[in-house]
Amino acid sequence: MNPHALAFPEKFLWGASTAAHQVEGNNVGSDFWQAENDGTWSLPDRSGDACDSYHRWAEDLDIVQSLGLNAYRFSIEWARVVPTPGHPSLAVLQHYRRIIEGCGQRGLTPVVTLHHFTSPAWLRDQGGWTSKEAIAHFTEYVRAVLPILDGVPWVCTINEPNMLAWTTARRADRAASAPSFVPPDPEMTAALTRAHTQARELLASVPGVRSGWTVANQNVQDHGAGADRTAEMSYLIDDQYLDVAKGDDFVGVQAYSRLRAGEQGVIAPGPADRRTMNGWEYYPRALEDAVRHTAARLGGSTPLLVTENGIATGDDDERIEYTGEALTGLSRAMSDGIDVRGYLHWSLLDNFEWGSWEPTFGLVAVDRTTFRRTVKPSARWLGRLARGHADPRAGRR
Ligand code: IFM
Repeated sequence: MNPHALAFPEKFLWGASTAAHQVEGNNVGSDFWQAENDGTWSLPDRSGDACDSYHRWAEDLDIVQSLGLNAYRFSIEWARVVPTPGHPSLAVLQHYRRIIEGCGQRGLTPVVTLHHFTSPAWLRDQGGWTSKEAIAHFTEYVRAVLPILDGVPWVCTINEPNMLAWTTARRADRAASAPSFVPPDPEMTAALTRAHTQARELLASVPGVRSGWTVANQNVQDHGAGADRTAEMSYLIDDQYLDVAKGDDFVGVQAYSRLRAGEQGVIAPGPADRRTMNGWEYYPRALEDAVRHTAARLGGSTPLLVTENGIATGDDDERIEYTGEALTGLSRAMSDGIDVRGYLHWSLLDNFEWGSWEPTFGLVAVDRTTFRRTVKPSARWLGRLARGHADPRAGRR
């Protein structure tokens, strides 16, 4: 325990997270790469070489280890493992197996995500997640990955299904603009739920694997919408996905800010609100709220793992301030008996934020030309905390 007896148990996981498309570079077979490059979406930046982590993963793991953290979350890229339907690449599988073993060699617990937003471009060409064969293709991919998951205790099937389905609905409904509320796409939600359930069935055959999915908790709060509408919005954006997790081995909690439900729909953060680099309201209580909400919804029987939490900021002191407040709230929730197994900060690296290099979420800066990594003070602070030498409350300004 750390000196101030915050409620972090001995075996708590302390780590940092990344995702393949955001850090690996040249993920050329993926749908996102295709959309970035064929002009489908007009995004300010392309992922390009990203952080070159496909080649520099060992250096990334060394950094995590040197900080004193004990866990690393990363994702396996479906588009690389199955570049052509029916023909998984053994060499790519061996690449990811080396990362898993590399974690073990450094005393890091691997937390592996099977799908973090990107799918193969060939699936997009077939109509994406809601196409007829999508679930069969996904299970084929999961089957191919099973042999390399030996020794991986935590497997996230699908990252933020609620955001995937929400983004799909918002793209389709271009006319809708804030402050309206566009609910997540129901067909996409149904497809992702089936994919998750079938993946979990397959993962059950690997001894020691605990599987679950991760939900981007939006912390819907009543700011004039009324209790019924707030509950409805919360159901649509969060709770229907949490309900799927009932009975799973764990659920991943991801939280950054909150969603204020007003009379007209979503109240966007305004000039009077303190905001982060990507425009979200600065709201470090998000983590505590999300953890309490998730535990209440799931009835306390499913362990929680914080698979993402962090802040986009160019001011590293602000990262410490935000994270310190978030962890203090997490500790409060855990003192009340909520079963949380670990905290994985988003993100290890300043990485490709889905169309832009600008919002920097990283504990570690990455030079865009040389790929040189520079560890920020917040990373050392989190490492000290992990080793029990710091109090998150000391992060406050
Ligand atoms: O970068 C993303 C990540 O891929 C999913 N969760 C939210 C992060 C910050 O936007």
